[in-house]
Amino acid sequence: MTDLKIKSVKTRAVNVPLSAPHPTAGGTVTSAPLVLIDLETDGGVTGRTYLFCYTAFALKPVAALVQSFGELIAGDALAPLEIYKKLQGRLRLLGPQGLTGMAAAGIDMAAWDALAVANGTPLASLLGGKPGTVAAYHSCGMGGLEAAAKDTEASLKLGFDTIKFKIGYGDVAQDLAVLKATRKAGARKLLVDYNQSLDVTSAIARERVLEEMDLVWIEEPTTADDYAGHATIAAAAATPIQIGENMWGPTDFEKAIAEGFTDGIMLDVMKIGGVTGWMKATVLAEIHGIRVSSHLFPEVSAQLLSVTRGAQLLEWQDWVTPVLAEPLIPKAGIAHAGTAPGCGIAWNESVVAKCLV
Ligand code: SMN
Ligand code: MG
Repeated sequence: MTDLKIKSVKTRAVNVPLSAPHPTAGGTVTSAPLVLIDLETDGGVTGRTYLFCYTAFALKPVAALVQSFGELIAGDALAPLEIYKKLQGRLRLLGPQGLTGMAAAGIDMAAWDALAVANGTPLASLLGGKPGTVAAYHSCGMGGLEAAAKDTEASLKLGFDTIKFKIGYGDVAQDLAVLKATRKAGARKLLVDYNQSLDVTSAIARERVLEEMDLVWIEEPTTADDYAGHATIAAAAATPIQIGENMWGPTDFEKAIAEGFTDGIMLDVMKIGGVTGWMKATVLAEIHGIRVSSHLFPEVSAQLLSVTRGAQLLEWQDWVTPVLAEPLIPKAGIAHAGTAPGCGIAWNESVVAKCLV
């Protein structure tokens, strides 16, 4: 089925409570504010995806933008690359970052999902590969010593042997103490995330101290778009440095490479520009031999990591699980990309109804 046309795009804003607040050095996440998207075609096929809005006050404007884009593409062919080109063209003067970029990515992800569903294949197969497996890690917050031990035990119980903790406490001695507590509680492979809280000089100094922990990576030690700063930290560090969740489109990644950053990246499928943006960014990653991990969005990320050369790790937490009928849940620390058509996104309508904004 390749002659489908876009009929309409429906959005619903939901605010999903988290099982526990998620503190980071950049602020505490207390809920998952999501815009759910249903892109309907004239052939009865629906493409589905969601956008993660970080904060509830972004829900309504993002939903309204998705709605407007839906009106702009009504009647167009279900051809995601054409739709991407059209929306990027319309954003030339306004700019494709921030809320506009999120909304455009939502349309892109839903269009790719619809096309895969129309063809009866998982997204990975539509892209020329097949749904595979990728190691996953459990993402935990910054709740101090006690929470670190508890979160470790909970993560191990869920089958993860790789765990990420948000750090950036008052001094590096506290960072180290928390990491030692997680090791004592049984954590084996550890990642840390500073959520942009350090300057370049103190990031280099803290990394030196943390080297004894043999970390898998240190994420966003300094301001996200300071690519030269991250390249400087990476050059001085024995630990791999990880950035990427705040790259707005493949051109941001291109800028990071131009500034000399070639350690690992974790792409956020929404901020990088949807499935289309991911595919463009990962061409760059492959050319430059850069490992690729994912940020949030486990269902679609598992499909995309299945077709990504140098795929390293999938980030997982249970934030969106309640609104999904078939959420991706890693088994023994391994994420299996879904084999249902599309990305396997369907709504758990009774939970959605309770969380509607
Ligand atoms: C993160 C993601 C979502 C909300 C807050 C923080 C984070 C991560 O930086 O890497 O998980
Ligand atoms: Mg992060």
